[in-house]
Amino acid sequence: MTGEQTLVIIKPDGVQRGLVGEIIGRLERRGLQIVAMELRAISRQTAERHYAEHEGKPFYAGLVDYIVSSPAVVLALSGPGAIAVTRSTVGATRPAEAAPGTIRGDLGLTVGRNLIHASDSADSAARELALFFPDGTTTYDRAISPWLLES
Ligand code: D4T
Repeated sequence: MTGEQTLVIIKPDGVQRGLVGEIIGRLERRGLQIVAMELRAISRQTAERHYAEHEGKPFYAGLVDYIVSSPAVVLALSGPGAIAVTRSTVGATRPAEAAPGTIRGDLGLTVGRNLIHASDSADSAARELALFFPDGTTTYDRAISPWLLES
């Protein structure tokens, strides 16, 4: 499948709550293609680089502590409009404000345990994909492509 790529993290609460399959299933069923994936203990250094834009904010230290507290699942998804499609499937940052039907709106309660990260722009996606998958992602054809995409 051609198209843009986005970086997704199923945060430690998603892993600990046994929601990895549920969350990935929702993204897969939209038609997005998994092009990289790993269960990984995110290092503090990587977490700090990932969330550098939030350094100095009151929630920053707790956010980094949470992300490194237990393994996360890091994945790259590909597809037309993958960045916006993934963000809309994830829902608003604060689960209490996320629409029902979204991952956070159906599965989350509080902003400090909001289950999943997804890149919010092309620039963020490029930066985050390079940070988490410096060796790049995988390319492969899926037989389902003609049923998902117009040629
Ligand atoms: P991420 O980056 O995790 O996908 O979340 P969003 O893109 O939806 O939201 P964000 O960058 O504004 O926030 C990053 C991260 O910080 C946590 N957070 C955020 C928090 O704990 N308290 C807060 O008040 C805010 C705004 C949740 C997501």
